[in-house]
Amino acid sequence: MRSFLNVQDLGNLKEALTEAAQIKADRYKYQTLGKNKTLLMVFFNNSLRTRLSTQKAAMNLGMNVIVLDVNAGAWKLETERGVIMDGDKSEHLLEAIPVMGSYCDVIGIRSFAGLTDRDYDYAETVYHQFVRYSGKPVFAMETATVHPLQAFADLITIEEYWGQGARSKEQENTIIPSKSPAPCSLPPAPKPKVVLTWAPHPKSLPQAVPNSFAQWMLAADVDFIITHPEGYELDPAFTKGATIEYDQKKAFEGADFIYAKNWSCPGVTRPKDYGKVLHDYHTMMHWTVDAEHMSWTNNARFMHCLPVRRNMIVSDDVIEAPTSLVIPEAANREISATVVLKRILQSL
Ligand code: SN0
Repeated sequence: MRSFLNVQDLGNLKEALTEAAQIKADRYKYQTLGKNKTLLMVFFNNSLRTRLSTQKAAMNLGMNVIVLDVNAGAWKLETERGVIMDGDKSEHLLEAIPVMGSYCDVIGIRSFAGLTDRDYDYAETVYHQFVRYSGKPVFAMETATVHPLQAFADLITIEEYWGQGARSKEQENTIIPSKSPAPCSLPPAPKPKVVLTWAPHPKSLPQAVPNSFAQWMLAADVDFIITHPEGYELDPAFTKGATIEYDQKKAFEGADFIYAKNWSCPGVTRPKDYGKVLHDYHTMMHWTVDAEHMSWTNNARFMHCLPVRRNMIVSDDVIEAPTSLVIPEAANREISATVVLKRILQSL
């Protein structure tokens, strides 16, 4: 694997999930694979989970790790070609990238959407410059439009908890005991109902997390619904085939997993509003996931990628409830990153 942005980059998803379960059972199994190989992680934006989990994943594989926080001591980098560099930016990415590539074997990039120029963001301009000019395999650690390591960890988490008691009683009763005869007599395996819900936030946030979550859920064996206020329609490149339900209560009914996230206007139905918060958040607080919202579901598990703003996105009681998966979900970031780095190392 030379590039990791989309679910398709992993190939067969079932096989990737099986591999994730194997890695989780023995995360040091490939501890010599990365010997004398160096991972460079480049951060243009803040990080907690991505930085720690990806570094840990690299260590599981025996790699060396260098981290560059571009905003904490590096030269300020120009990213656009053709500009006269008479401002505060001292170095161009077009020199910086091959230099970075010369010190490492694999590069991870965190570069959020600027949220002003939709075409620039959705072309994944910065990411593709790294692919083109570094000469090294590159993977996304949240880029302008995607966060695949998060979505992979989310899917691993859903698989784990759907298998372990997240099924409703009714569905449990329909499962035929394992000794039953011909497989053709089995009823179709019940799928979890997974709901991606928009929730309020005071700032403009990227669409990367919901884009990837939608893309991965649509590739997985789940029933998937998205709910958000009008104007927040995500790019169909990521959501084609998903059901969109503008009534949040209807969407939540019978849900097994609630995945909350804020995102700014994706500029699909309202191109001029790309990257904007469409309404004063004080008027949108009825979208905050609280105990009443969860009571509409099938005792759903609550998920969020973190960091989360409590009592904006989710109430204290819902995120602290035993049905909240935010911590196991974050822990699975180490697993998704280990699988991805392992596959990149195997293709070097
Ligand atoms: C980022 C986002 O894409 O929404 C990263 C999520 C993994 N989140 C934020 O920037 C939150 C910032 C805030 O102030 O709440």
